[in-house]
Amino acid sequence: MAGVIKKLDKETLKQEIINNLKTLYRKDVSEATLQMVYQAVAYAVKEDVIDNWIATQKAYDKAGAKKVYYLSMEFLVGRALGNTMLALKEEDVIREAVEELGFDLTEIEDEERDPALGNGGLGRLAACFLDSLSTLNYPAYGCGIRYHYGMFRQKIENGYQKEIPDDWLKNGYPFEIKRDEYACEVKFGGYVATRMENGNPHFYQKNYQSVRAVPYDLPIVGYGNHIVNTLRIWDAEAITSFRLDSFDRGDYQRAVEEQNLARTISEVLYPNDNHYSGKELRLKQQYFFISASLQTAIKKFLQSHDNIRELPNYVVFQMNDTHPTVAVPELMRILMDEQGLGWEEAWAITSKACAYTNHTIMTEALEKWPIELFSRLLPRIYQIVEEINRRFLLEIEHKFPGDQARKDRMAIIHDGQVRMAFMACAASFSINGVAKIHTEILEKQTLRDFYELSPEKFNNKTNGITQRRFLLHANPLLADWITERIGDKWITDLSEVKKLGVYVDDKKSRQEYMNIKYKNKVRLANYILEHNGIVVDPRSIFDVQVKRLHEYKRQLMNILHVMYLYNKIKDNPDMPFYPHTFIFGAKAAAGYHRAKLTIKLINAVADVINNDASINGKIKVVFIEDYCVSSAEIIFAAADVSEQISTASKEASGTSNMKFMLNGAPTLGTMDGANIEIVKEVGEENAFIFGMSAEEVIQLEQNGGYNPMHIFNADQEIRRVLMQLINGFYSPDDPERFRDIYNSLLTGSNGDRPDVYFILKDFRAYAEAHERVDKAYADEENWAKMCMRNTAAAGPFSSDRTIEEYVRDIWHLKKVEVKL
Ligand code: H53
Repeated sequence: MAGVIKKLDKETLKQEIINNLKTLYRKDVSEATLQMVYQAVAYAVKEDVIDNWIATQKAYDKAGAKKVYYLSMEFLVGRALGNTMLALKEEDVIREAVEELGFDLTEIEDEERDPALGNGGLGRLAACFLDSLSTLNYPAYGCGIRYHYGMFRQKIENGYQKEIPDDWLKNGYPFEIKRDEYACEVKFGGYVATRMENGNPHFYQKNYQSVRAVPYDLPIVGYGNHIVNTLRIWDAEAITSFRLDSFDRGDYQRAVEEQNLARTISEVLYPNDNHYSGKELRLKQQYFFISASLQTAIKKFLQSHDNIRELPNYVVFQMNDTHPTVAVPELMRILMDEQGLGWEEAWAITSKACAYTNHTIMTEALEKWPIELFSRLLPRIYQIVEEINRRFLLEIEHKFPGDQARKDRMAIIHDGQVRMAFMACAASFSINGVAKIHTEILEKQTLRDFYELSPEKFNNKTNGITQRRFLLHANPLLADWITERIGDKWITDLSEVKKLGVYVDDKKSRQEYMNIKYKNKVRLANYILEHNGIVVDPRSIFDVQVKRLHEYKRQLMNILHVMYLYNKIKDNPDMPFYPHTFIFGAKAAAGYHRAKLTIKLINAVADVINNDASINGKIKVVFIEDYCVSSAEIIFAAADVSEQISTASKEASGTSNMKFMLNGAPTLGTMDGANIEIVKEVGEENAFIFGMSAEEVIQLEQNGGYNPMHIFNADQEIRRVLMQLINGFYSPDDPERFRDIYNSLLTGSNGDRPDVYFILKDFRAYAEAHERVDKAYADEENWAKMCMRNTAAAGPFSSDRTIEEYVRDIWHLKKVEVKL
């Protein structure tokens, strides 16, 4: 390959691995464990990365290039070793070196703990974006938190989810570098004091507690271009050790509190996806990483510029959801209290430097912090928010004089709460949704008032995924097959895959393509056997739903449908039915009872059906434990059918839908999120669409819902399935076990209306869509065509396309080349 800094040669590499084993562990190859070898290999690869990393940062400095700071509470990066070897195009030589030392590279890769610093879609999107930014030569920083415990590891015990702490740092993480020299202080609590400076009041915090924020840098390696961007994650340390004078002053209590604060702040990721829990520690985490990131960004900027007013020409802060929104008042604070600007000037800069991405319309996900908590924890920041709000209301009054109702609806501080999404909207120069329909709903419903105030701020950026992880790394057989046909340009330009269209009509190509699918199914079947002890037939239809467990995603509808099919087969043992394997993978937030009960239900149904010899294995149900980025890579490649069945309007975009599509699994789904755009690209005849539209759902919600009892009474098959939830059919030891699920569907519970996600309403349409799938699958030749067309139409769903749009419309970055 052209221009690699120093192409690794096999013998040097072997020597490096041997040396690393010696210096890290005092072992020689014959005594080393797999984990030790993994570490030794990772350190060898990292050496190469570092050369590129240094060169990249020098090139950025030289170019004086504008940078995006992608501010996110979550980065679900997945394993680094495999991806890095691919990006450096060094996989082959490393494989050989490792083999000659007597090890298997796949086994070595499996030793890596998956840094799970995120929950689901939002965190994985952030990781895909960083991958694309590096590959497309754009200067970028990811800014996040170095949680000591990431997303919990899931164990299934007796059918129930059990959460095991994810101690991902236990063996040390070879790819990170601690950057102590960039540590800074973040202050909490106390009160705001004023002193006069040059005739103006100067505000400062007194009597506060503080922590020391210490950055760790992770390399984000671009594909074959020597670019290495930085994901900077912040860890908290106690500041007390170098402020021992507090003890001397007898301020013992505060010293102890600061120790505790430091210990807790970066301890653990909140395992809630799409749900706001209002915990004080969470707000601390938010301010902690935002303050540290912004302080450092401003400092870095001022090293090469003397006019802070130039900031928006060189720096843009992208806020990933509302979680990082304290960036707005924090930037104001730095500009006013530390840089000495007045309000107007500070606001002019802030509102040109901040941009906001909304990822959800679910009301329970929207953050609203009680002002009591907010002002106690962040007194100066709260003052600034008050002033932002006061001025914002004046602006509304100016545009809509006398419209008090509108002001109430839009106020940033309202009803004793700070509404973070509104603050983000008021301050940002760009507000984007993550799929066309989602942006439309924001404009017309959720953020309508803001759209009416500033329509020019709104824009859509449909999500995307990186083909480098989800095809090149996850499905090497298909990746090679594609490259043999159309060359390897698709790796950095996914629009190339449309060239595969010509092979759809070639029988031999179809056979090869489906043969690869079969091999990937065998790989997954082996994984399932190893991890679940369940034997599944790779010739059965692999029907897959993997994503966070949430009621709106309707895993419940899926399992109810399996129960329905099982009844049918039991009643008509001779009915024609092609064998199916229904595969689930999902983590539920630790405190989300109904979601956890749904996991139990899936496993209970699996237990009964998988052990019923009378149905001859026609249905198997598998719940894959601990769904995470690494297992996802094996699953997507092996799927026949992609279940994307959220209640229309609820899934902002979805991204697993794109990963399945790229790997050739047709979508069985609702017209929601990016499914709509997927169907438009691939053609409705190559997908299985069913159910209510977003408009119908929203309409019905506004009319107060519907009465599912009518369906229950009229449809005997649905009725029977629901009865099986409460008659002990799947829970003989405790017939009441699934009562809450039954109630949620029929009578409502906890003050909610029944079936708010319209499961029974969509059920028949869903069952009918499944029948269409089965029919289509039976026509082998046509099925192969459908799968291939999905791969060939996946071009627009690369995160490279998404990033180019962010750059063009929002960030205005320039590409930087690294020449060696
Ligand atoms: O973000 C994904 C979307 C998906 C949406 C998800 C998400 C979270 O994972 C967490 C919080 C949140 O507000 C949204 O649910 O539809 O694809 C990336 O945009």
